[in-house]
Amino acid sequence: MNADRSVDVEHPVFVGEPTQTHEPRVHAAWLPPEAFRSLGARRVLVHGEGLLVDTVLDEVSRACARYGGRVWHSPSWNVDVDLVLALRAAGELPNPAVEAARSAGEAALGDGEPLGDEGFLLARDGDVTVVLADAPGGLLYGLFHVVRLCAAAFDPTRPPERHRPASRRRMLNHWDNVAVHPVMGQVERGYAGGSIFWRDGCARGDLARVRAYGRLLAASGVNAISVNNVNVARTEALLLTDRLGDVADIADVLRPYGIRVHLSVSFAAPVLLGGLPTADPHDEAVRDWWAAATRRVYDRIGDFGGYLVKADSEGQPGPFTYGRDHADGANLLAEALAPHGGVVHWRAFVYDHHQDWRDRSTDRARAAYDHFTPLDGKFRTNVVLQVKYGPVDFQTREPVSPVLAAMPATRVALEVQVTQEYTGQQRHICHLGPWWGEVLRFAPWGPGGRTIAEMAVGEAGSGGGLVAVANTGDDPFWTGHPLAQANLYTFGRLAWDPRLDPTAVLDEWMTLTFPPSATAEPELVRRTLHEIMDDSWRTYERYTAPLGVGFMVHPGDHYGPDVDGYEYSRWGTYHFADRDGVGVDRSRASGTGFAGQYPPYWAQVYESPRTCPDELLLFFHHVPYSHVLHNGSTVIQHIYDTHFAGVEETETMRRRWRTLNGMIDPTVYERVAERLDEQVRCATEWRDQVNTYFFRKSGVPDARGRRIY
Ligand code: GCV
Repeated sequence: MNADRSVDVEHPVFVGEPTQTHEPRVHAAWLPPEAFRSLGARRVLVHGEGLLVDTVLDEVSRACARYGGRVWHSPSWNVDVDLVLALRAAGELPNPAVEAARSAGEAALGDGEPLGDEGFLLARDGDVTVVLADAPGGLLYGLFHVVRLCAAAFDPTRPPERHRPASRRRMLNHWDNVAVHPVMGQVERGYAGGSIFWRDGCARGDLARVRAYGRLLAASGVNAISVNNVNVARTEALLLTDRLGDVADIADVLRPYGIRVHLSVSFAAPVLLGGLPTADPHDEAVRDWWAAATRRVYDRIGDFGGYLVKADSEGQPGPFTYGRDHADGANLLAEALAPHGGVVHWRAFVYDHHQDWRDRSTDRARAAYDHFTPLDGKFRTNVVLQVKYGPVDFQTREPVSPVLAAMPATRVALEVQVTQEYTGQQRHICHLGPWWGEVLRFAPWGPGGRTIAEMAVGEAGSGGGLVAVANTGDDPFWTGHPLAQANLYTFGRLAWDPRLDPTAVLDEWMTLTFPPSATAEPELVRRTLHEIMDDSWRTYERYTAPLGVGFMVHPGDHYGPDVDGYEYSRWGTYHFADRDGVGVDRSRASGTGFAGQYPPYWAQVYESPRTCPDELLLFFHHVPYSHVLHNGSTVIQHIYDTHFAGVEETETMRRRWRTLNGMIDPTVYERVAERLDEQVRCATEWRDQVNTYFFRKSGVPDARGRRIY
């Protein structure tokens, strides 16, 4: 064991570099120094060794230096402390109080169940709070739990608790390009400035920012990150070989926060980079090439996470070129990664993007199921099939993808989109937690059955977990809209535990981001933020595309309304509005048959407009404007009412936000205020275009005589 590294406030132990979150230039998000006040005012003993324990020590030391506490590093056993963060395996536990807390905690929790690499136990004994873990990762997550709890972590009556992440991997995908893409820019579907990793064809080199990002992610629960776009162009393909050093540099700064790096790779890499004539997964030379390339990656980055692949999709190369299926493709890469413990995330987002709008028999919503379910059971165990939450494409409302329930012999991950491509692009407030909560609670076999959350987690965490497309960039607020930080935080927390209540998570985020001790009128601020954010996804839904029909967005940039923007395009996203009605018939009886991809309970519910839930009616059925919804309104009147209501709600949001002027940081206030003006403007445009379109199509006036153009 090391010599005593007792630390006092004058001489804190800094194991890492100071991060930029302490500089005014970059917003501290959910880790402002003030969030550490409760911890930092205490006497803390950190017991154990290892890179991540050093991170814990560094965090605690900085907090104590700021708020007057003290830190000791083991083996300083005979000190009076308020908090002990200890590795159970690090020899004898520091003192009798810790030992007692451990026994009390374990007894109360019923056993000495293993905590795994990332789990921890929190228990009290007398005046001491003890966090115990079996591995350094657990201690790091335990530390951030204490930060989240603030003073409650030191409540003498707090019962013992055990925490373990539901899934081993909790992953963010960055759609960042190394070279600026002529259409998509530096970050595809990025609404928060440039990339924190890449700029104009090169690595940015500003690793302090990346490190600060890792810290934020660790505090939310994320532990894996892919650093380049799933659309892999030539420059990005080189990250696997010639530019691997750039990836290794990122891995080095994220490692102290327990985050592993993954790479999006091109399926055609053996041709593009290796000069082979083919990328056929059955070709021996191709397999050797992947094995050798992967070995070189692990020689450089020992804890490399694995590959992410978008194949045969929207122009990306894939196994179809060689007459092979996606199990052949995924297994090729999985075989190369297996000896090193790596994993392939293989995306199920495969569909025909050259569809003819005249062809009513092809349905994009069916594609992933049709391609992938015949392959169930054929994937290697280190393949995770990554499935978007809905069958089409990250719309504000879609039914949950039937693929998630249809592949019991495959590890399936749920993919959500934190970047708000179709949900207001971080110019609109649209808190997505409630939407993800609905998806996670969906029970594909019917009410009371297993949920999507349970399937993603799998038996004892063996499922694919949750993956999200990141919403971060080099914007000073990280996410463009300061309140969009809540979506990123919520994703991390739900990935850690998909059973969490998204509104409670939002509350947690508020407490960290706007710490009550540093906020005038904290209760008023909290209440107002809840009023603005809690229902903001439904507000967004009200003023955009109605009743689940989706895709009435402006083509290309996907921002703002364009009702017929995709109606005659090749992308397979149509609404079929005519003078009599609107919606897509996806029933088995008369439509594309998509409804039949669900297990019997939902297949039956979705099959008929009589039973289909209102919010998905137009996704599954083409109905007359006079069709009466379960809520008693006609379709046309519902369209008018929701669009008027949605705009009024954005005006109310703006009014409420203005009441916070002077109570919160002025730069945050101004940025949000400015974006709310844009949200109201854009929502008004949505309302007027959608209402006018349907009024002109149907000729049915608004029953309440409001202005339609
Ligand atoms: C990365 C949608 C987006 C594309 C994105 C694609 C995907 O189609 O518009 O920008 O490409 O999804 O998920 O691969």
